[in-house]
Amino acid sequence: MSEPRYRLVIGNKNTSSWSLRPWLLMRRFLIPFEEIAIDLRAPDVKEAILAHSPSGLVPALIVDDEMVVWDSLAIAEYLAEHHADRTLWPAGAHARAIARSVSAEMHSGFAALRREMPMDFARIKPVERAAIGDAVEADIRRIVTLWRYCRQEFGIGGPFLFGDYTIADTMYVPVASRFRTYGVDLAAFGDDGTAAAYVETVLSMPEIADWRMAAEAEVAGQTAE
Ligand SMILES: N[C@@H](CCC(=O)N[C@@H](CS)C(=O)NCC(=O)O)C(=O)O
Repeated sequence: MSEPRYRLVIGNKNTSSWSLRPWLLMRRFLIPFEEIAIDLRAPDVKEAILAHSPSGLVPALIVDDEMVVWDSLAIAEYLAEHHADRTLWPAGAHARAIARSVSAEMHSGFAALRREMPMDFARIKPVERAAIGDAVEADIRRIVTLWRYCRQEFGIGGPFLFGDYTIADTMYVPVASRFRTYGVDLAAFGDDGTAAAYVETVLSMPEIADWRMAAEAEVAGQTAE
C-alpha cells in the first residue's frame, strides 16, 4: 500500500504554537508531508485558512486531497492510528492513558500561561519573577509537577516524558520554548532540575533547530519591514 499524500496547513513559525505540534510530530516520526504556510498576520487570513480548514484555524492535515483533519490533537490521533507501526503514543496501556491525560490537559488548559506568555519562538525577552502573576505561577507549577511525574514514573528509557519521544512531548514543546524565551527559572516553581533538563532536551532536538531557523528568518523579515 502506498503512503498517503499529506499536506500540513500551518501558520507562522515564530508564533503559531498549535502548528508546531503536528509539524514536529511528523518530522520526528519521519512521516513525509508538504507544508502549506499561511501568514496569520495577513488581512485575508480567515479566507486563506478556510480554503483548507473548515474550523478557520491552523493546523489542518489534508490527506490524499480527500479529507481534512483539523485541530492539533485530532491530527496527532489520526497519525497515531494510521502509523501504528511507530509509537506515537507510548507502549503500554497505563503509560498511554497518562500520556493522553497530559496531552489533553495541555490542549484544554494553561490559559493564563498561553495568554500572558504567547509563543515568540525566536525572541528572547526575560520576564522578572515579580512580574509573574498568580494564575501564570499556578500554570507553571502544575507543568513542573506534571513533567517531574512523567519523567520519574515513565521516563526511564530515554530523556522524554515517556522515555522516547511521543505525542505528549509534542504538546509541551511550545511550553518549553516559552520557558526558555521568557527566562523562567523553573527552580522557583518547584523544579528539582528535572523540568529544566527536559526543556534543554526538547529544545535541542535537530528538528527544532530547523523550526528555529525559520522562525528567526520570519522575525528578521518583520524587523526589516
Ligand atoms: N485547538 C486548536 C487551536 C488552533 C488555533 O488556535 N490556531 C491559531 C494559530 S496557533 C489560529 O489558527 N489562528 C488564526 C486565527 O485566529 O485567525 C488546535 O489545537 O489546533
